[in-house]
Amino acid sequence: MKSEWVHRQFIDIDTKDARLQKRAVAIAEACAKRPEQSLPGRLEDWAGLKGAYRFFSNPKITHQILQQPHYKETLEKARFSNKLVLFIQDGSELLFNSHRCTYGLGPTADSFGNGLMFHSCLVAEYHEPGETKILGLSYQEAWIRPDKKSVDDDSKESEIWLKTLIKAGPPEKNWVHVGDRASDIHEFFKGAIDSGWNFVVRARHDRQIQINEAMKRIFPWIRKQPAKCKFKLNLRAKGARFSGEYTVEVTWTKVKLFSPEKEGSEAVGDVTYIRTWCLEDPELEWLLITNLPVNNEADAIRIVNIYQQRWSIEEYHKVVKTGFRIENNQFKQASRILALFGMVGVMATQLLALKEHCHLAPNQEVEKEVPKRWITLIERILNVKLETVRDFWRCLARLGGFIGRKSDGEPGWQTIWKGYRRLQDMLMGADYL
Ligand SMILES: [Mn+2]
Repeated sequence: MKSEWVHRQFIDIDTKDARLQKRAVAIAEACAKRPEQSLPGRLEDWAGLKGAYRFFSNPKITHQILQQPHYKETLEKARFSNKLVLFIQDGSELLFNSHRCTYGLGPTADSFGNGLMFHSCLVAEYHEPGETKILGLSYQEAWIRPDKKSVDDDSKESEIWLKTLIKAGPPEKNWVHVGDRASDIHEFFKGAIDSGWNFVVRARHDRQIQINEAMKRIFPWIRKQPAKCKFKLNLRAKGARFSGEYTVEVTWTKVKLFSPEKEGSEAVGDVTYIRTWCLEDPELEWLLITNLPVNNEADAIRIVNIYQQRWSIEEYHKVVKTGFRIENNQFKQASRILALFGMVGVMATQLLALKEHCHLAPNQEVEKEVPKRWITLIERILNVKLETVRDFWRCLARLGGFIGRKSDGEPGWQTIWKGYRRLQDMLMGADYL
């Protein structure tokens, strides 16, 4: 991770206190060097950073304060982009079940957990025919569920989708929200359409639609429609129920969007429902709702490919969890965990971006992307010659124990982190030579 980048993300945090700003940068730099360690591990070599605990306990240092400069930078990149820009949202949770003595955490999805909930919006440029370039986060919120869940908490957790879009400000024409079934919320669609957002959302509710004067349920109706085209969908989510290449059928229909509950209410807008399914594996089926134009086969296929990019938010949440192992941090107070999470959440975007870059431009010259010292050291240790970004990524994984037989597939995050840490240790060692 480039140190100018780390500096830029944290030097402007809004604390009106230059000392706190400098400390934020120093801590973030230490974390970047040993990201998979718990905080004491990250800081043990940094005698000057004993104030880290004090830093994260300072009431001025919150998750939001630490992330705001990063949001600004991400949104600026999004505004300057001439590609489609995807705002991919999803929720997740962090469990601290081994932290019996952490104060102030709350239940998670299963209601038994001891942890915190969070919701992220990852912003990525869409490159045809189905790749992304990660720009960063436009917003992230982390919160603790109260012990006794009330109706209010449910509505908070459904309002977060629209709130997150509104935080990004008025959308550019090329901005698109992407969300899974949890964002099939009538109020969300209404708000998104009112504020000019495009969206691609997986449908959860079987709404009423109007076809030739008759009201019908969309799901059974669209499932009876013949395919209008087929194409090869490449699902990249490793280890998921569906991964690899599938031949899928596609059909679509334009309808007016009504509330799923209130029959006879007014339509909120015109949308297209797209159904994509796989004949060989009937469990693979997506029903998507979009307000982007769908006028031909190419448009419909593009929408499915856009939805496919949603996996990168899952990937991002994996980096946060496994890469930084935030769940093992030693803090005893939830407020401090939330603050640390603010910093970790920003840094994880860069690691994901580096990996995506290796995927997007694997043959890019390594010297353009990676510091010269790293290259020299890896070449010496592994006795290889690094030419491309991809070579670098594979060698980093090898340092982490990746063997790289054909059957091994892509290296996982934990391996990458081990390799990254070994490289950083060796670089530190090399400083003394
Ligand atoms: Mn989800």
